[in-house]
Amino acid sequence: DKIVADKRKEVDLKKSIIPLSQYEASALFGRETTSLSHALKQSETGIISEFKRRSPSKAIINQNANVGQVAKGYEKAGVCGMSVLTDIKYFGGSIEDLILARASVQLPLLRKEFIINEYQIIEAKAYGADVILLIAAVLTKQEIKNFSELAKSLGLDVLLEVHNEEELHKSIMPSLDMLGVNNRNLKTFEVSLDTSKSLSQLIPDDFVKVSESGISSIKAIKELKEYGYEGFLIGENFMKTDNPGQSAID
Ligand code: IGP
Repeated sequence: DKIVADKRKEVDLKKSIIPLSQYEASALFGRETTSLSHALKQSETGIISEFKRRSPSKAIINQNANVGQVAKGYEKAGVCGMSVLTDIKYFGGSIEDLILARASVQLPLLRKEFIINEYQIIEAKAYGADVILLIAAVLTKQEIKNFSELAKSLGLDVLLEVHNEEELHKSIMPSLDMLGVNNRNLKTFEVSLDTSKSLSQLIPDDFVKVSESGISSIKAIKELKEYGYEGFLIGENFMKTDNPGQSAID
């Protein structure tokens, strides 16, 4: 679809400007990462809070938020990890947001991006990410395998996102750490926690299960825990307030 086509153009352009060797020589590239999947297994809350300025489904959420401040607020609130949107065109994020978050906190950081090329994985590592997201809907089985193996070789955790049974079946492989079920349909933007509930029993126990999107209450988290979820990716509910870190405590 459109987002992926735009992303291919963006990555091609970037490749022509910044060679991979530059990323591989950068200071953060050799950094020892922190595992989000381990953090989730040890946590009681399991919250992964997201930095999201806007989205195609909701337009502006918190366009001018200060990523460093929000990251510190999330860390203080005791979340397990933080997701940073780096897509500019549809989410108003940037790779700079990831750099600034990295400079501000020790939390495991997830680069939230439409990854369609190995280049973006090397880039994620060079900019301080600990985890990458792979979206089954936009990748072939072979790509999922290649990309996740590359990520593992760099010490990055992999969160693989699915929205239906078919995507789940094509994706189960040992190079993934976490399986995320997106409650939002990326085509219709409809959100239903039932998606997480119905797919949960199909996810093998050796993956950490993460429920993504549309989570806005402790009650929802408690329910999802009963279905075996250990991670909860929450963006808008925190970002729509003036103080996202404080709302992560509340
Ligand atoms: C967060 P929410 O409803 O709490 O803001 O959702 C996160 O799950 C959502 O931003 C997301 C996303 C994605 C964004 C999930 N998968 C893939 C971009 C691309």
